[in-house]
Amino acid sequence: MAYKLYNAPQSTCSQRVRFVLNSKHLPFDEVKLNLLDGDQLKPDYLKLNPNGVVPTLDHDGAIVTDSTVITEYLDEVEPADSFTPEDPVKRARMRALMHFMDEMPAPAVRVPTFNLAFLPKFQAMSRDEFMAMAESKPLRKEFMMKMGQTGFPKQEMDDALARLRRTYERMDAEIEKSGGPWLLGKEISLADVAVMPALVRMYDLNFYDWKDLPRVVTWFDNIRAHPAFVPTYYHGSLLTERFPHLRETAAASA
Ligand SMILES: N[C@@H](CCC(=O)N[C@@H](CS)C(=O)NCC(=O)O)C(=O)O
Repeated sequence: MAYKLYNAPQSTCSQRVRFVLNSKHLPFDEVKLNLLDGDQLKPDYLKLNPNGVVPTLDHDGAIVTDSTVITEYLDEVEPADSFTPEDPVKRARMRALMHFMDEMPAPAVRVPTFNLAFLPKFQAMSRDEFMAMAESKPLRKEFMMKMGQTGFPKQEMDDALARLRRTYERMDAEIEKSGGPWLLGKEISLADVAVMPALVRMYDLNFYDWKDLPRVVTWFDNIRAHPAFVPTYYHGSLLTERFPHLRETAAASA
C-alpha cells in the first residue's frame, strides 16, 4: 500500500489529510507543490486534479481528490484508529458538520489569508501577469478577480471574520450538546479534522476570537496536543514561518 500526497505545507486543505495520515501512522511520499509559483496549474498535475488545487492522493495509482473526500477514503481503507463513529446517526452528524466546515470556515479563511499573506506577491505582478494567472485557475478565477491586486475590501474581510466567529459559536454549541471534548463527544472525528486548519490559521495570524468560548479553547488545546499535530505542522506549515512580514502584522493585532 503506497501513498503519495501532492500537497503544500501551508495549505489548510492539505493539513487535514496529513493529520489523518500521521494519526494512522501511514507512511506517505510527500510531493510539495509551490502554489504561489503555480505548480498546481501545470498540465501534468491538472491530469490528476482538474480543479488545479491541492491536495491529491495517489493510492497505488488510484487518484482521490478533495480533502474531506480523501480523509473519508483513508478512514475507509485504513479503518484502524478510526475517525468515523459506528452509529449511523452520529456518522450522519459528522458528515453534516464536514459540509458546514467546507461551506463556512474553509472559504472564509481564504480572505484573511490572501489579504495578509499572499497579496504582496500578486501586487508585484504586472496587470497582464496577474490576469493570466487568475484566468488559468479552474476553480478560483472569480475569487482571484474579486481580490484583484488591491486585496479584498474591508467589508469582505469583516464578513469572513463574522463567518469564522459563527463557526466557533457552532463548535461551542456542538461540544456542549455532545458533552465534548470533541465535536461529537468522547472520540475525535473527521469533523474535528475538517475545522482544525481554520483555527490554526487564525491563531497563527493572531486574528482569533474564541477566547470567550472555554469549550473551544479546550478543544484547541486538545487538538494541538494530539500526537498527529506536530508531524502535520512541520516547520513551514504556518504562514508566519513562511512570510516574515506576517510576524509583525500578527504582533500588531495582538
Ligand atoms: N475543496 C477542495 C479545495 C482545495 C483548495 O482550495 N486548495 C487550495 C489550498 S488549501 C489550493 O490548492 N489553492 C490553489 C490555488 O488557489 O490556486 C479540497 O478541500 O481539497
